Amino acid sequence: MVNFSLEGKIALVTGASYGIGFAIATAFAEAGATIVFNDINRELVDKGLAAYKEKGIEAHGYVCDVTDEEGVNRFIAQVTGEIGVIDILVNNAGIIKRIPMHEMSAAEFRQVIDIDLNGPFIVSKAVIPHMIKKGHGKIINVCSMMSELGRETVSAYAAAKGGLKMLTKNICSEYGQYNIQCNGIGPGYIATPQTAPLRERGSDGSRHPFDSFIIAKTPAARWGTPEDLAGPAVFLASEASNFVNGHILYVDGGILAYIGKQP
Ligand code: NAP
Ligand code: GCO
Ligand code: CA
Repeated sequence: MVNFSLEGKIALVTGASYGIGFAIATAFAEAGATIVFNDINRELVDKGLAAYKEKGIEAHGYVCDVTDEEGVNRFIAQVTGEIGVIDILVNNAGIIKRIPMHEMSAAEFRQVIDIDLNGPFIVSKAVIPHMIKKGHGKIINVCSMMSELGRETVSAYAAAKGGLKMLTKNICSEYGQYNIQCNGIGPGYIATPQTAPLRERGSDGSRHPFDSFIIAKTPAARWGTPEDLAGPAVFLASEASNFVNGHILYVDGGILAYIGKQP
């Protein structure tokens, strides 16, 4: 029988107070996992704990900035001591800055790379030795359409998510021998706070031009929801995917396959 269960597993989802991370962690809990998450400040962590509790999930929340190597090492040691070795890591925490490249400062570019690419490196590096000792592990990196495609104003984000795709393949290559599978999940355009500016309605109720564009570009003719990612994430976190490694599973309603509806 194919095993999609996460019973007895400890899952860390970074930046999972809300949005995609929260939906993935909720699905993991429903599949039997113990949920650990971090966020950038106490207020967000408390908000997340309350939201998990509302769903009947006793999550473990910690304040930790994924770009702070010392802080991450302390965080992972604390979780390992208090709860146990992390079996499943989802590198979800991320930001985007939508600025034309020629107007973007190097500091702004660096900040996106730091959180979206250095962060997954730092957290994965802290968790991998424990996974090696335990004899198994699952690492899921939250990639993006921008791991494959570019567009105006998202140069830093695309560079980070393109790098995250290759970091995924490299972790697969270097640690597959220890029964660690590292895959990416590539959400399409998902309705979360991060994309709210792209969906803002006009004062007359009209759709934001980018909203109309995404509807035309998606065969499913809708934005995704964080819940659309739940099943694919449980699959990648479960033993059902033990021979899937270095793969980016796009959950985009078909955007990457489709030239787009004729205007
Ligand atoms: P979101 O709503 O902005 O949530 C991101 C989470 O990460 C927030 O809780 C955020 O906290 C946290 N975070 C930011 N910087 C952090 C740091 N340095 N350390 C720890 N936590 C940090 O984003 P989302 O839409 O749910 O996206 C989650 C992931 O999916 C991101 O990696 C994003 O790039 C990716 N993604 C999103 C979409 C989409 O359409 N929404 C599509 C493809 C991929 P703050 O609230 O303080 O920022
Ligand atoms: C943007 C969007 C995208 C989505 C997502 C698509 O400005 O183009 O924010 O980057 O967040 O990454 O997969
Ligand atoms: Ca954010």
